[in-house]
Amino acid sequence: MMEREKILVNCALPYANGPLHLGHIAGAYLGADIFVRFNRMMEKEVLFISGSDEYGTPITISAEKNHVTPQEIADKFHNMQIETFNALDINFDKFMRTSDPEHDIDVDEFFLNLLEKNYLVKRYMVSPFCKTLNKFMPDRYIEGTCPYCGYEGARGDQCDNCGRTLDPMELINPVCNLVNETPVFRVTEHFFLTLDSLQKDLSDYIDSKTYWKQNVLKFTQNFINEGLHPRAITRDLDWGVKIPISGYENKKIYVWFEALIGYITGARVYSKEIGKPDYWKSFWMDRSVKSYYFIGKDNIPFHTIIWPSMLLAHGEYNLPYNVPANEYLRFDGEKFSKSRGIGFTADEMLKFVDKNSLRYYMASILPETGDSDFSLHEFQYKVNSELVDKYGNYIYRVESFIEKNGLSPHIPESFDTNDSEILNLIQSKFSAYCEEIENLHIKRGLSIWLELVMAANNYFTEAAPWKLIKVDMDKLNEKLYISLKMGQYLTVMLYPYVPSAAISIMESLGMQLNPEKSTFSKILNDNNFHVNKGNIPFEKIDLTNPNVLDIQLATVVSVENHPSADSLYVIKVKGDKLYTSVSDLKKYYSGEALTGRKVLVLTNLEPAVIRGIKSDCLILSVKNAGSVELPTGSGVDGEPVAAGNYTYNGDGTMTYKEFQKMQFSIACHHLMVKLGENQYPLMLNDVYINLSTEMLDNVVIK
Ligand code: B3M
Ligand code: ZN
Repeated sequence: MMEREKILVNCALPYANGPLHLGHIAGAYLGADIFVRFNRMMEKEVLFISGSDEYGTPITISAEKNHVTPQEIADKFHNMQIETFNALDINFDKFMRTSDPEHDIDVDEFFLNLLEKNYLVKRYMVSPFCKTLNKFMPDRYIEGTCPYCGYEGARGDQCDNCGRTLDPMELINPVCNLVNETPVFRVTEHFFLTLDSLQKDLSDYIDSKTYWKQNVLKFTQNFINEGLHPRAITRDLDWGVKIPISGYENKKIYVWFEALIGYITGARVYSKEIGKPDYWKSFWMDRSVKSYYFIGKDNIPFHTIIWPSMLLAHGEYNLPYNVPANEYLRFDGEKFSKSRGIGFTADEMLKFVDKNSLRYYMASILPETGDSDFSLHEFQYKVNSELVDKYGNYIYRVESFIEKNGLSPHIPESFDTNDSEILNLIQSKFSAYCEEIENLHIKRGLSIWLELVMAANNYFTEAAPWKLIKVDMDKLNEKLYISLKMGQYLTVMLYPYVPSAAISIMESLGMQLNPEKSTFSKILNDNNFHVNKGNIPFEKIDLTNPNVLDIQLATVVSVENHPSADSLYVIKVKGDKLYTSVSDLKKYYSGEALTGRKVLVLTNLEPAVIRGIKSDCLILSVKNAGSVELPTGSGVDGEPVAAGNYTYNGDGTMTYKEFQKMQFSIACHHLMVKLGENQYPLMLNDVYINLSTEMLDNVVIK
């Protein structure tokens, strides 16, 4: 048997520090999964690797805020990410984790190899040191005023306002944000990767990448042209991979240096697990094997500068063949961001749409050549009109007709001119589709599929088999055969994008599509259709639920006793406008405690008159061990809070009864929750309060 061509597909290792949001899925993972499925159908032998990036400062910060260990945070999100990928049919061969001791083995080897060749050298640098905590602080723990734009909340690594990368020393009035104290700057010794000595080799490598995406290439060339400098690859940290030489026990390897090596660990561990311990070498060391790295654009320099430099220095492994970095997915014009609570997580979305619909829509808006916009309206439109009405319905029409009439179409002896043309069209669309995906234009592959769907619908309508059945059984057979053939092509072409649905539709044509064994050529050469209709696995989706919640931040402006009900207050709050709430918070809070406070209010309840006073909003409260707490926030009045996975669409009110039935979570980047004496800003990644059915009485804070 001829050896199949091998390709290696690596996908950025997501930080195990929060749920995956749709921006991640569109940025890297979905495109990679489609590409892998496509290549397997093209008879290539693919190794598909990703994993959890479990070190790094954000995880330590989460752990400190939540009073747990970094490993507990990493465990939680590692498992959650595996579940999310499974739920989306994104199937890696190996989803490793950087805290696996196996990873240390690869990192040690890499580190020592580079050290031995003098690509790693010791240098001194100045770092912020917190005297109270008696340790060096990671750059991003230091906050202060940006020297460039004057923004007061700039971090030691970057200013979120003007985007500049910063050195903590540059900040005006720097403070350590853990203990609110001015840090001192001390000299500390670290290992540096001598990027400068690799500049020439790296330039030569990049010069050969004329086929890379323009944005990736330009960015990389500019970066190199500015001159490469040695870069620290160790840090004064507790949480990270140990430095494999003695005397550096208080330092760790910088997360970016070791996480990249995770791609090798993933391949190596997978090989061990399948009982072929050297299998990974055939991907990493055979120079003819192409490797692809699917990443979001913020990871470009690490994959086109740092990683290739590390690999050049090491010498034994293949450099990236292509790094098809995607741009950003936007939601209502803003970048999807888990830390700022913008957009949806994949899990939130999957609560109200099926994975097939989600994959379909996301694939159709992959930000391959520029930022793209996620919109619920477009989502609904595309799924319902393209996937369900045009494709699903086409398959359904053809199969129903055949079943209803007890027919079994088979390959005819000859085709009329019109049909020969149609067969050519199918062929040429299929070739164009393959070419696009091979060239990493994954979104365009799907639009070619859609063109063929349109052609199929027209063909079936024009063929009018319901007329032919009365007059010409041979012609009928020919037309139905071609209709099935088109259905077969369409389904097999849809498979990389929407695998589960395609597999079951294939079954309805009487054919098996096995993700491990099937290939385009095997399936497309099979002409033995056995139609058994079954259910079309698509349903129209409805994303315009009228029961959307308009929850917003508001300030309590006054609290008065209800003139005719002793147990109630009449509370006035200012959100986007002034609202009145007739409330039983009197049991729990004094008027002074409430006045001036920021609360969350639901403002699209049907107004109710309670003992003679009109109440037009509800102040959200959370029961916690006998006391009632008020979720609060620090944003501006009227700032919307995403609720129930829907953003408020500006119309629709609901009754209190309807509201009580709803299950939803709320998200807003300014949310805080007060528990007992302490007020915690809710973890940026965990800004979800699940409000269960009896929302006012039984609310769980996750
Ligand atoms: N964890 C960054 C990110 O999720 C990062 C990628 C590592 S790839 C080796 O944006
Ligand atoms: Zn700035």
